[in-house]
Amino acid sequence: MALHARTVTAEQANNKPYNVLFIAIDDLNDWVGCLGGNPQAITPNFDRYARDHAMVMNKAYCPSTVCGPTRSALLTGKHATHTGVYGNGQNLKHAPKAKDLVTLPEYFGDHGYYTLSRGKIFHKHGDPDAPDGVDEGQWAFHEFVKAKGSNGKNLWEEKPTLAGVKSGGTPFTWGAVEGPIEKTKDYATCAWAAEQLERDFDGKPFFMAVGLSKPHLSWYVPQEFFDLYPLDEIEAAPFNRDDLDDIVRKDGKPIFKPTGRFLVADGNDMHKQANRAYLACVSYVDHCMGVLFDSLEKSQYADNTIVMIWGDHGWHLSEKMHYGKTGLWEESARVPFIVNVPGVTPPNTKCNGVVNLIDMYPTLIELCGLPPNPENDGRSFTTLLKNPSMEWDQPTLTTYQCKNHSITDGRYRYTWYGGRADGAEELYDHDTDPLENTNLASDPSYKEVIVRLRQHVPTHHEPNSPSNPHDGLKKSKSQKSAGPKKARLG
Ligand SMILES: [Ca+2]
Ligand SMILES: [Ca+2]
Repeated sequence: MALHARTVTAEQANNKPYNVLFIAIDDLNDWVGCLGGNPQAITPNFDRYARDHAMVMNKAYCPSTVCGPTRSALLTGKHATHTGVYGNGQNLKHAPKAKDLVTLPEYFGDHGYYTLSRGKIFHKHGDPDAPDGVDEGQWAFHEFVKAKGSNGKNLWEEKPTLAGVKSGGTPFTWGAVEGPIEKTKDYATCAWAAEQLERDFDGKPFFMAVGLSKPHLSWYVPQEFFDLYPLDEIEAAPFNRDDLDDIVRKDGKPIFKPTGRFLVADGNDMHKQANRAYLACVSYVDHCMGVLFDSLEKSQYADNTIVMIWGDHGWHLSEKMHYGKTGLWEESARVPFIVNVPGVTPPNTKCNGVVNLIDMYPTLIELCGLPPNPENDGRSFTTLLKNPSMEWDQPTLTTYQCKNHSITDGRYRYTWYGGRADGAEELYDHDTDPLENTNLASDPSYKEVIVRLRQHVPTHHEPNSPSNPHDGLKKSKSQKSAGPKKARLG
């Protein structure tokens, strides 16, 4: 075993190794009070936890902007450019360059930890050999509990449509459900996790992964969460109708157009309703997380459990005339990331160092004193956690499909569409343009910035790994023709 820098903390010196509580929240963007992405968001539990215990990583980014590849990258520790897992239709277990990598929970399991999980951590794939025909990463844990729950009946719902427009993907619908909340999926998942904190694990430290399913579409939660947001008080997210005009191919033609979901919301004048439904789901998730936070605070593990809470990618709510993920703009790439390392991170702190979710793997194993994994692409940010105001200027990478990359250094965002549009580029300066309205890529005065950031664009592009033949059995013709790129199962 190679010598490596061990992180010796008060806990470890007292022979109490760290446990890990690893919490994924599906499609949660920065609309969380302590993240500041939307001042209307009502999230008292996240805010309290951050105030009393945690550091908010203010500039955290995902390795990819859709569920499957971002989770595959952060769980294997390897970027899509090295594994070929670029889309939701590709199972890392069928990817020649990913299938033998030791995933993060397995690595903990191999080094003396008891590993357990409930909810979505790995992206789901159809698999006739898996329990219930679904591979959801059961194989990575000693103990895996399938997430379940019931919404009760719908009290009301809205399903906006527009003639001639397909909103695409998961249905763009929302409404209130009867509950009771205790029976809903994410509440049940958090209650399960809260209960685990009252048990012991055969004297071993634990790695517990908990996956929440909201605010992923569709947006159905109990009425009480809609009631937090009176519709006439909602301020919908801002967008500019000419925003996409300056993102062009070499022949000057625009690369993007408003998405189907945007056209549907816009055509029905329902931006406020859609924003409200997402906010209601965020508050529902916050409420469920409150159960887990309460249990952790009271538990015997409160002082020696590392908590990492992360959203798997961002989500647009009309910005860039887009509802959803899959972009390479800040709204898609920035994620909520809240970290508590007892004895290391000061509570009630915001850190502006740029980090990526793919960096969690090397960071967690370093914090827990496990040997480094030479397969990890990310870099440990342990030093940054100890000193959150330090200089930490390494740009980070977000990829969507093969050969489209975005690099941010915390001030500038540079994007290169080598796959989608023959090398078209974007550059935004967040000091002057936090909403990324003005593409500076063709402005000669930014040439040096582009040259600097372009050095971080990967040059190796592993070809697409095979599509999972058992995903999306009911997929549409357009999805079939799009190969592994389109979202399927979840
Ligand atoms: Ca997701
Ligand atoms: Ca623009």
